[in-house]
Amino acid sequence: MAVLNVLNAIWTFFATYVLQKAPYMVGFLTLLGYCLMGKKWYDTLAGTLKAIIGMLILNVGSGGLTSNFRPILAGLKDRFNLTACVIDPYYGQNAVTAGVEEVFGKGFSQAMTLLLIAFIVNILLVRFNKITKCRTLFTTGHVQVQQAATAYWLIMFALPGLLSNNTALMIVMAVILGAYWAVGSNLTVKPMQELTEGAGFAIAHQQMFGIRLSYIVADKLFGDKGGKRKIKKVGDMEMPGFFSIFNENMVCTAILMTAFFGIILAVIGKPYFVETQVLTESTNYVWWCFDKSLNFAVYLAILQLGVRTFVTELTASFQGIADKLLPSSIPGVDCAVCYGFGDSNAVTFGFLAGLVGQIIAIIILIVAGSPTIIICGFVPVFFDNATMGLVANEKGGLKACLIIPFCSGLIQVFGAAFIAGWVGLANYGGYLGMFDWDTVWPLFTVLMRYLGYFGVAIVVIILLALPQIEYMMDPEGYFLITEDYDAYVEHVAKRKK
Ligand code: ASC
Repeated sequence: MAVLNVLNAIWTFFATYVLQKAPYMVGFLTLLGYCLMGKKWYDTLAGTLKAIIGMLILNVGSGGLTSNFRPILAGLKDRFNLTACVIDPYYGQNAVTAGVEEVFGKGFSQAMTLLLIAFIVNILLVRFNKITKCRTLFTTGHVQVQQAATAYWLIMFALPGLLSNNTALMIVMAVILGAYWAVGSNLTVKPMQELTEGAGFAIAHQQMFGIRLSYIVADKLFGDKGGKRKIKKVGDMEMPGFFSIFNENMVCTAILMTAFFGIILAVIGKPYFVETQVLTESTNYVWWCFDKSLNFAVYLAILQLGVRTFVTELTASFQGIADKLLPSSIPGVDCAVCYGFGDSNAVTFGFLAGLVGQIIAIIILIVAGSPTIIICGFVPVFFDNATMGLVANEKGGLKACLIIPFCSGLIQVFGAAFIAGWVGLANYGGYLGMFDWDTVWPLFTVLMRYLGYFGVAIVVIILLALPQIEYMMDPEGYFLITEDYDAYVEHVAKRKK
């Protein structure tokens, strides 16, 4: 009994402080990887610390962006008195917590059990990747919590017949969510390896299908057609005279943000912020806007420093895990990690194009008298569109970097309005709202709601088929791209000839 209690305590500790907290999960994987490689104890210690600290720095950057700019967008909602659903992962999680008992008669804690089982499904799919072709392990705990909560709601809504059978409910959910984690992050392998020239990570976040879609659309519509056309990337733009200041990432971000947030803050007006006690009457509003906008560039810079600190440690040590435990695999990490690669201004352009798309879509919803009005949350509008813009720029240049995130902004709002209104999450004020959850997950929900178990089977088959299709398109290069990127590049060059 005593042994069981101790094991239970260790497990609870691990689940609470490591599994759900990305920096410590990344640290744990680094430690495990270096131990498996038989590294010296002091190198292992140093590497593990760097991985944790780097990830904590990244969190300061992304947390700062989120906490500073979320209230501004949420202010639009309060100021214009819209009863609306905010698309934001944190609002979405709150909405599930607030409503799940009332709507389904189930507690929230089951969503965490779901997370654990789904994670095991992900590990198994990677372990048996000779068969499944899945190469990526999800490591972003906070995102897994948000997704487990939302998937919990969507699947209960789609399959009400399962509510009385807890075990069957958990199995169905865990298989779908675990397969989504393994397959979604696997879809980002190629775009990320190309963007980072083989840094050895994939994205485990909330727009993984979106990343692959941007990659494909940018390549097909805006790409270089196998070298026949020259594409102009954000970083290649030769800008006349004073425009050259935009070539500098920090300067560019600061100027564009001042312009954009200036407009939004002018629309909201100072009295709102005084009322909500963000400012006092005596604060100079214009200077405050300017200061906020400059801070945007600060947090982005911090975020990139964090990435540089931990990426090499995590990916180098993951070799140990790949060699001994999960062959041919790479870690899936937060989307912000790729902001340290490619043209950094593409991050800002992608975000702004997505914001314009979202605002236009919201106006359309209001004018058309939609029963569910969406308010843009900062996390989807920034992290989805910045990531997709970065990938699009790499494949299709500046045009792709603006047009694709713009369309994504429209899709995010319309998709979220449909799904959040339909499943009833809008009544609780929030929805996860990230790209995959406005597109792929609504589709899954429709299939399951109308086709029942048959729909579940279709969803699982679609998911599991994707890595197989990608594998068949290039069986030789498929695992090479994660195992030895230089050899992969040679292999691609040979195939082209
Ligand atoms: C999310 C979420 C965050 C951000 C962060 C980006 O989906 O919940 O806090 O994106 O992960 O770095």
